[in-house]
Amino acid sequence: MQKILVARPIFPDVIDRLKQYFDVDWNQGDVLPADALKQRLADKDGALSAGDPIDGSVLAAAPRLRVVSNMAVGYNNFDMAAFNASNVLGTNTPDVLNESTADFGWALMMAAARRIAESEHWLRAGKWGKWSYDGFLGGDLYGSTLGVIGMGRIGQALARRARGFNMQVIYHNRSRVAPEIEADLNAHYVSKEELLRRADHVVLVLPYTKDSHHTIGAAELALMKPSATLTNIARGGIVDDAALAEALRTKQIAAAGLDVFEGEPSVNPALLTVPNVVLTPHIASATEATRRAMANLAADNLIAALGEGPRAGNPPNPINADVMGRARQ
Ligand code: 8YV
Repeated sequence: MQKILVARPIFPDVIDRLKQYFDVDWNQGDVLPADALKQRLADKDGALSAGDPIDGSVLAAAPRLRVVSNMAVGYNNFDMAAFNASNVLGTNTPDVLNESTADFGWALMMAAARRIAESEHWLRAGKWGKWSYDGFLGGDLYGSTLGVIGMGRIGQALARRARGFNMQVIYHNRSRVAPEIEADLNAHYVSKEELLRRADHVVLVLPYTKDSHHTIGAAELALMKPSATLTNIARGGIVDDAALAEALRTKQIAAAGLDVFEGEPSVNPALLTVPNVVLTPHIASATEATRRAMANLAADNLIAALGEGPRAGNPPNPINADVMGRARQ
């Protein structure tokens, strides 16, 4: 039997599925530090990770490893140049989380715009004495302009929901999406600068790469309307969190909703001190159904990539399909 490491706690029934094909080493404890990860991978043919950093040094410590299946759509935790150099396959879990993540983007955007977290904290603190005409005034979503940066699968799912709110949709992406998608979403392509100037609500849904590092920093925040909100459901590092905390503190923008952070699970302490930001612990895909679908898809990828199960040799979501069938380097 081939040996695999499941690097994180996941649904036990998915572990049972994997046990039908593999000798499974399951880490049910905390995130494995790099040294422990290397040690546990030393004799493994495959691994299932969820955001664990896998670089050339980890691959070098795992000479038998042929595939790492990420239980996430984003795979910035994989050094793909190292995967390619070693002929190790990476897989991810796209699509199954599109709708849950788009829903959550809206939840954060609405909470930020309508000051839901901020007013709830105030209420819990026992400060609600009387109604006031100007208590927690926020910004409207209905009829406003939505700016989506990153018009991939999740960005499109998010933009599709704007129709019910009668919003104008503008977007920026590395490349324009197909005209029929633009027509379907009633979305208009604009430069990043125009988007930041015009949008009432900016949502970030782009992958993290070295090019998207600090897509939003002090200069970009300065372009936004003082009434605008910024929502990040993409990755930490796409926003300069220190610059954002300052823009929120000085009310350069009205509010923000953040599910991802630079250096998470640590959060920039300055963000914890500003009231006009809604903070959640990277849970945009966290519904029971979606996390189950992600775990099962990650298992499907691993099983197939290691030549087992009904799709043997044909994993559904290869990232670097070119390396399949090549000898491990
Ligand atoms: C994951 C995510 O929960 O899929 C992604 O890219 O950000 C989340 O859905 C997280 O990355 C853990 O793997």
